Amino acid sequence: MNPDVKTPSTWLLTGAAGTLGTVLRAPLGRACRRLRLSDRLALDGALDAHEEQQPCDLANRAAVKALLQGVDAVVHLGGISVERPYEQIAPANVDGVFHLYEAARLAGTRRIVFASSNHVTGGYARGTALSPQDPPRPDGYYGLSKLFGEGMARLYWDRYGIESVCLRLGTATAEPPDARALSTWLSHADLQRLVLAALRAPKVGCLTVYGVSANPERWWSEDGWSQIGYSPQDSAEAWRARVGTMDFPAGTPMAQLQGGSFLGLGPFDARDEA
Ligand code: NAI
Ligand code: 15L
Repeated sequence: MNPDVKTPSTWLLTGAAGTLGTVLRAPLGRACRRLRLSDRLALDGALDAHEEQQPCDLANRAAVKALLQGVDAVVHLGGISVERPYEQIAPANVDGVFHLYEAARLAGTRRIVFASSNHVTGGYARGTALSPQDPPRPDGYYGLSKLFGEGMARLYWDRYGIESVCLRLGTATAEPPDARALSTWLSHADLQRLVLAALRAPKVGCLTVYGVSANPERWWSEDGWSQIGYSPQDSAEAWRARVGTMDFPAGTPMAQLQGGSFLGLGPFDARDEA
């Protein structure tokens, strides 16, 4: 049993083998009784005493149903995390999120923290101030799949009372990689604060918030942060001298729109073009 435990809960972390799964594994493990780790493939390395693993392809409905058995809350990171052709996105990010919510309903799971993305609104011009209430403008199939996930969260709250916090994460990297990230960066430490806040807040209903650090140039509002008790501590500003001139070619959609590099991907299938 985890010695730091305060909450008698079993939590599930999907996408546990990925970049952010690796960042979140230890702090989540310290905050719950049992942490079930899942990814498409088995994890490398030993498990801690309070951890268990259950590999699962999110596209497999029966496997996802089994995965949710006994789970009180989920941090759902699993899926395709970049812009790709629709056929590559859909099995994990569309079918998979349906499988997850349906399995949660059957298992009596109380809350899902869903890793949505800023690419739900990546089609807005850089500099545009946005709140979660503004109309979505996905910048590709990936952003669209995250919008679908947010819709699934709404449906399963309204119909079945499963709580969700949809986190429209910005650029969650160890350091800001470029000039765009002076606005979009979410430090790993702030990501950990955000996810734990979303799990621990007493009542969330169905809430969508942007996930970003305290960057002076951020485009996204703090709507919902006080409801879950998230207060970012880091800022991209410290990296301005290093990354401030690292930008996309002027005049391109990548430079003009919030989604950045994702606007440089697609269309993917030249056969559909005249
Ligand atoms: P990642 O690509 O490193 O990790 C995603 C994990 O999902 C991988 O380990 C992969 O094996 C797993 N996965 C993919 N398809 C699967 C399937 N069919 N069944 C089971 N597992 C599958 O991505 P990262 O950076 O760790 O992101 C985690 C989540 O956060 C993703 O959902 C991503 O869309 C979201 N996000 C990440 C941001 C970032 O800056 N890293 C920003 C915004 C959102
Ligand atoms: C995302 O949603 C991606 O998962 C991540 O790889 C980054 O590209 C991030 O958004 C971003 O917008 O910087």
